[in-house]
Amino acid sequence: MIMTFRWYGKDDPISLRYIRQIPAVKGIVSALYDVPVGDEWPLEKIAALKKAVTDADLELTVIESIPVHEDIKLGLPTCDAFIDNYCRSIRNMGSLGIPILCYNFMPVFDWMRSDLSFTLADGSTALLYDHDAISAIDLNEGVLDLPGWAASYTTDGLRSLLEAYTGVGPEDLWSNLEYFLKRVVPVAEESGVRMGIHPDDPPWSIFGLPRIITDEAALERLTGLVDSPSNGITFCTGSLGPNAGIDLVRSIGRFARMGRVPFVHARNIRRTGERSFHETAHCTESGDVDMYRVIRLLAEAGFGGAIRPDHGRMIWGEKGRPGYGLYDRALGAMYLAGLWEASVKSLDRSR
Ligand SMILES: [Mn+2]
Repeated sequence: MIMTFRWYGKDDPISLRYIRQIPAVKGIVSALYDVPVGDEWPLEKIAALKKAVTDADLELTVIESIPVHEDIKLGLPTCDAFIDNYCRSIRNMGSLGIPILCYNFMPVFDWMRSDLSFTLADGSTALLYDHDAISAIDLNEGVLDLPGWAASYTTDGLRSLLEAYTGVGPEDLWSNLEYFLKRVVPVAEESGVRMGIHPDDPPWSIFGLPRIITDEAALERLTGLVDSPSNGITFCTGSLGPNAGIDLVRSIGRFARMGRVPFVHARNIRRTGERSFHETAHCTESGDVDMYRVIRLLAEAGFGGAIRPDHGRMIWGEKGRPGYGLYDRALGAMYLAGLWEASVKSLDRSR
């Protein structure tokens, strides 16, 4: 297991020097943020990112994410050129020895929340999702009401994109995903890169858009689309957790034993309704994810991939990118490292 931490590049207020001071953290999860979606990621730019990380005495372990162009998700005739670029980006990262690629296949929006600063009982703040609040938003009036998304789309750009998805159902999205994976997974395998799809967050349809990576059956279907260790899952406990129908612990153990979990996002959530939840501290007692059993099953499966503390709360007066402050994620990393050490050592004793 490689403990990692997400870093948003040179503009991240949390420096690599600070991250290096969190015990147990050895790897960095990052991306290029200035390459237009759909373009090839230039080798020199990835190499420069890797050098910045290596110079800070850390390893660039995961690329999260190379975004998948909407034309690929829509299965438009233009998708082949974008898939070619995607393959070139994978070859480039592979040639630099970066072993894991996280990506997602969510139309238009990836994550979605209705409140980025919900106050918990202890005075800290966390991200919250309320389905009624999201459903009440009229996207025809633009994205101003969408927390975290206002800068991503113009009103017209969003409208035409939503129009393009009219009539695109879950099965269409599955076949477009299959088409994409059949092209890129062999390239990833050749390049020594393990891909892990991030589950949909939240794991249900929003704004009438199809979402397909939502439960255990979907993960099963995904792994069957291309039978390769490079066709895997970024197991995000906080994205699948809001779906009360999923046995998270059984599911992560199963896919990890199959060798299909290159990357884990560890985050806890508290379900507050059928389609509502808020994020919490990482530890088991704070939410509905049994983090001990998640880590224990990974240890039992001999998990050798990367893990990172996913979103943290804002604590101790910290201000910053919602979910991505330093303090609570650092606490999360230490907690996860402790669970991992205890799990591995107790297994060694029982062998
Ligand atoms: Mn995640």
